[in-house]
Amino acid sequence: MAEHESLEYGKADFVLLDNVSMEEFMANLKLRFEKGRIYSYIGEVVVSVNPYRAMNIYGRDTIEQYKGRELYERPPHLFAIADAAYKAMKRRSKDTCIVISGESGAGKTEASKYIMQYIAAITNPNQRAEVERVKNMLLKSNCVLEAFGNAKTNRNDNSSRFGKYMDINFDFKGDPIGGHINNYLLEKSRVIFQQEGERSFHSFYQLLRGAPDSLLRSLHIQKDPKGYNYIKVGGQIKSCINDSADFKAVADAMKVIGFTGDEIQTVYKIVATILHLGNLTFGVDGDVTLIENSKLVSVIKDLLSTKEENVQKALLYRTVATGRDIIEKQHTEQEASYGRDALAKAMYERLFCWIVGRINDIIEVKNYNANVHGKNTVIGVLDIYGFEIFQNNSFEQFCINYCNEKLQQLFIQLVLKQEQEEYQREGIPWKHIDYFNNQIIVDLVEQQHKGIFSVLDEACMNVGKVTDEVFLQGLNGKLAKHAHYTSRLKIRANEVVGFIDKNKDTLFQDFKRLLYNSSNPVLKGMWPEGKLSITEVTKRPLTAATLFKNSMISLVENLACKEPYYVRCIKPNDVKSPLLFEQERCRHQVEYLGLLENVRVRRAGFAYRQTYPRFLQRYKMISEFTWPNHDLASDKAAVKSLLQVCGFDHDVAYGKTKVFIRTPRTLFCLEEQRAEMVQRIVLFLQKVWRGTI
Ligand code: AD9
Ligand code: MG
Repeated sequence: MAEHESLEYGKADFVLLDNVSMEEFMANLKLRFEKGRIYSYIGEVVVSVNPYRAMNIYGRDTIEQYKGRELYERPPHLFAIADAAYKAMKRRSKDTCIVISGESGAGKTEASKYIMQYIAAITNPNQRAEVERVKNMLLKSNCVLEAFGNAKTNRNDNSSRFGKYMDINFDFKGDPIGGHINNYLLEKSRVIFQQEGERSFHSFYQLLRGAPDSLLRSLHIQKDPKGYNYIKVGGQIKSCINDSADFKAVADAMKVIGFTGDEIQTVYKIVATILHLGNLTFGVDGDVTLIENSKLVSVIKDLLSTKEENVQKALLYRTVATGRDIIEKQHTEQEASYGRDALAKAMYERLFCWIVGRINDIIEVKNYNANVHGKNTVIGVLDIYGFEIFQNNSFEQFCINYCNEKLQQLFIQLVLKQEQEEYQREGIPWKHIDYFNNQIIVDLVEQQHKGIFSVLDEACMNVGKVTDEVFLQGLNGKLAKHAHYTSRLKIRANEVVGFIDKNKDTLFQDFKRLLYNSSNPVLKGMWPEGKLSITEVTKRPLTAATLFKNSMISLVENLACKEPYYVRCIKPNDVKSPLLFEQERCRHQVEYLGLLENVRVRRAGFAYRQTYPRFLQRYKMISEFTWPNHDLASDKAAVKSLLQVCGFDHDVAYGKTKVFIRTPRTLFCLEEQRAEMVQRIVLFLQKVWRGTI
């Protein structure tokens, strides 16, 4: 429980509320927000409300206040949770992870950056050059990933359009020695289309606004974003972001991380190619499909280091194998446009994954020998795209929201369900606490054969006419009776539009071959599968939904085997105001994040638990009844007598195999007494050895 805070700021830990009710919870949250206290606790979970203004609470002096301190010693802060995760990792050699959740715009990405900055600031006291270099690269990677993976949406000016999980590796001294980033499904449809009021990825505007004239000339790019079809759809060209300054920061970051000059040039060429592709138009002359503005083809072939005729052919024809024959089939105008858009999206997605891969190559821990260096431990930081509902929602929102359900399930598993199950198992008197278990929603989406993803995959596998309507009918057929399924057939059928296409995610092999055959080795390296000829491409690739589902399942498995720390972010209003606490909006979030249930479980629960033998092993020197050995009937009886003597009996419960301690303070006192006794015993033994006793 956090101390050092006056009550005028409300209760720093929701566990201390007089009554656990929604009204009290909300009143406390609001009071704290209005007093500029954006962080609170529920036990060890941080609740954060986006302040929408610069806060003077992340500086060096604040960092010093949290360094090495226990969670409840200082007012709630992200730094305290980062320190707790760090301490657990360092003291107990545990892999830990920090899971940051909350809806779009709630402050997850900002939180993840502050956490990383904190970890960077408190490590490497000896200023080892190699560690400093690693830290710098880890921090700079954020800037590059945000440029290529974030965009302005109607919910957030800097919205993450990909999921990110970053492992930071530490050596036995507790200093960062490397890292690894996993990225999840980039919303690549944004490359060709944005909703009203939104932008494409920052990288496009950064190039246009920030690149030096000579670079723009070499890319045949003009400065005005309105000149490019792909990035003007949303109509939001400007934003409060400084694209020009960001261009320079990203270029600098790529250099610092270790991208070569050729690699950086290729990145710009790909971004420029995509802009040009968006301006390509097709027409028909008789039964021939043609490119209307063929000058652009010449520009594109230069940027891609390939031949003009190859670009032209890939855009207008596809190679198909019919039996033993291989023929060149001409696209219709519509197919050609589809192919062009698919190419643009695929190039951008591949570029993004390549950037992540390059960063990983560079920051990955190399030559680590556990025998020499001790155990290599990890802190993982998860920052995903938050739950979102727009005017129009598509496959991407479906995946993003499924991902959020999956993480909520993990939270339930770890925080609510497991706690309660353990108390029951141990026979601790326990009043069951009700919560909505969203497993049923997760199943609805991902279950084998019956889930929405399976129905989608089945629809995509159909031979003959495969349409979004067929998919919708499949859903209605299989799921009509499901308690949490509402058919979009009646409400807004257009929400399934594009699901089939996006799930199949087809890119004609001809494009892959085109890029593989580029004489630019960096570009070529991004498209290894272009090596295959049409007859070698037989296997149906996994669908986007299946890939995403599998990656989510492995993410959750990975998180589940680490010691988790949680940050639950809340968005106070929809207008980015630092003053407005919209009661209803916030209440809704508190509800679906299950925070009230979290408080209830925590209050009824115990901060610390340990098996009787291990507890004795650590604390037996505190009491004469247990030191050096006890003669009581059981370890349980011995622990009981020890805690009674110390006067902590009121704060504990005795389970079948474990002792449970309610408040951290008790543990703190036990630790102090232990330290004192150890000291005395050492002095005593020294005297014995010296023969003075
Ligand atoms: V999304 O799911 O990626 O769309 P996030 O990541 O939850 O979303 P983000 O961290 O990007 O939200 O925060 C949105 C904006 O809120 C930021 O751009 C800041 O302007 C603002 N913000 C968030 N946290 C803080 C903070 N601790 N201090 C000041 C903040 N401003
Ligand atoms: Mg984000």
